[in-house]
Amino acid sequence: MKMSWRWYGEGNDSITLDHIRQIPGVKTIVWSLHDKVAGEEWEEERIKEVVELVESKGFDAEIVESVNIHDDIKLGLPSRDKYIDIYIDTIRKLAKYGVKVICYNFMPVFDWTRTDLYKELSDGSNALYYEKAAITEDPKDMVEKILGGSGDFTMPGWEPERMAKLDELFKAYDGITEEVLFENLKYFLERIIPVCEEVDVKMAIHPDDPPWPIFGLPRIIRSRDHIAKFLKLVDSPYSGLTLCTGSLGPNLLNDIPAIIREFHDRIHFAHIRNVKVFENGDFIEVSHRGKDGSVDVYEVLKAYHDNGFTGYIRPDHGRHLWGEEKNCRPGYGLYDRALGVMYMLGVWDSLDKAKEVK
Ligand code: DNO
Repeated sequence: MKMSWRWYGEGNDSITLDHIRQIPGVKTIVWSLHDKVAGEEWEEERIKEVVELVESKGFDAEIVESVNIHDDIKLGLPSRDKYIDIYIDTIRKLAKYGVKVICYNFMPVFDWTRTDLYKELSDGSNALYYEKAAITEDPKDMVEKILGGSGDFTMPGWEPERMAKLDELFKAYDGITEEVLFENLKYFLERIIPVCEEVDVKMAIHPDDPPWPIFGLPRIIRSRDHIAKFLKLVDSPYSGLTLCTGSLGPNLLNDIPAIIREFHDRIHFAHIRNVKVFENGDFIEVSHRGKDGSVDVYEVLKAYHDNGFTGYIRPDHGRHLWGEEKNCRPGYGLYDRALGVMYMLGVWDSLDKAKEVK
């Protein structure tokens, strides 16, 4: 297992690489060119600049999260080939600078969705929250909440340029069923995976968050069966998963440790996040500690450990602590994620020791 940390880049994150160096065990920086919109070319100079900066602080830059996918690819429009060519060009450039894994998602229109970015928890901290009843018919209400709440911080997947074209986007997705979305994903993978095999870059799809359809849009990576179907689309180790416990977790029927045990050899990147699911289905993000929420993080880590997991792992969203609220990107403060790293390393080290003793 290799511990990693998502960093939004110089001048675009409240946390610096020097802060991250002081968190024990973090080896890999998870990065992206966050100003790039889906379908835009990534210049080699820009890639080189980030990789060199990250490496100068003693980290490697082996994961990119994300290279976003243009809606025309998800929609299967004739223009998709042009955007897939650009995607392939980016894969080749990233490979040249030592990138090993690209995380991406195939969610129509929206990336992850929440109804409150700063819901107070009983300990006085606050965190991202999803209230089913607050999801109105009109997706624009949610866009306002997310963009309005995030202050000066950009929110990946919620680019104001795309959100401004919401009506158009929704119209384009009219008639796109789960089946069609799977077919369009297959077309994309059939074109890119041979290149990934050639240059040794693994693709890792991120599950849909939350794991159910919203606003009538299809969501195709949200359960064990959806994952099994996805992995067969192009049956190559280069087409794999970002297994996100916080995305699958709000559906209590998802047995995450069992999913890890079944598909571990196709999981390249583990996102660890805990959520507390309420009786009515609403959920809030909590500390990484298993006992604090509905995801048994110990069992999750044990499933990876038992299978000799050598992929990357990162703490995902954390609560906003000690006055961080509004001074950090929502879900991406320093303190709770650093506590998460220590919790995970504690569990992992104990599992290592227990194995030695046997
Ligand atoms: C949320 C993240 C997601 C993830 C994308 C991957 O904080 O886990 O936004 O980066 O879905 O493309």
